[in-house]
Amino acid sequence: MASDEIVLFDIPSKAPVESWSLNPWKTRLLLNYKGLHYRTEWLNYPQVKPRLEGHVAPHAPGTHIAPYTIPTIRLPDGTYIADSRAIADTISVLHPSPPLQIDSPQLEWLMANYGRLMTPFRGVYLPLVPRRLLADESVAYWYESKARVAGKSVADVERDEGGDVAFAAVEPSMKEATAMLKENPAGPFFGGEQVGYVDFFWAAFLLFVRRIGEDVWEKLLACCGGDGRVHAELLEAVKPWSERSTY
Ligand SMILES: N[C@@H](CCC(=O)N[C@@H](CS)C(=O)NCC(=O)O)C(=O)O
Repeated sequence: MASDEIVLFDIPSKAPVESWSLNPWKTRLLLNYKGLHYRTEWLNYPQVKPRLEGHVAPHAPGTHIAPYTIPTIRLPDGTYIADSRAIADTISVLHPSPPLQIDSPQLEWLMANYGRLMTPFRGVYLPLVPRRLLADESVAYWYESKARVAGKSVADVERDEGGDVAFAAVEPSMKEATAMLKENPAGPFFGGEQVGYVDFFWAAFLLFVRRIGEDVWEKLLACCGGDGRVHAELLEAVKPWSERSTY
């Protein structure tokens, strides 16, 4: 391994392999922005624990969806770091240039309100991710683990909470996120002309939605009170750091 090489553990899509998952996108955008030398090690869901166990401390019970999660990175010195936020903090210290502001009121808001968006949105993404995105090796794990968290099968989530029900339920938080993104008229970023980590945090969600399909993307933008374009503009603006998605 080259001495400056970082390893990014990410979850592959079905072939052709590409990054799709929301949380690893936060780290990938950051590594791309910092211009760091890294390679991707793709892990399907059942491989995550066996590969990371022993290298990184498991998350404290109840703090994460699982004891070992993606993204995790391996630094050139062999240290492993899990959790996109912890990775962002470490990378900012190790690689201050180019500068990137991590904390912001908007990031705080998004982190605090994320559940309000993602819980109702599960009616859409829980059934569609295995159908459209996952590699075969991850499919059974997805259905089992998501049913455990939801307390019912993915099929029941789709029946009870899917389609228009889900989009109606995400509308209030999407409108609030839209208003926040519009707040600085200098746009396209939350902070105006200057990109910050909050933009990567939000773009990761948008990239995930767009990757599920243009149909889902269009419906999400339609939940933004007529201002969905600000999210499309944000995705366009982060393109220099989202183009690398396959290696
Ligand atoms: N807060 C964590 C969340 C990480 C997370 O939940 N990752 C998912 C994939 S997007 C995962 O690794 N799941 C493993 C599992 O379900 O077993 C972060 O931002 O890193």
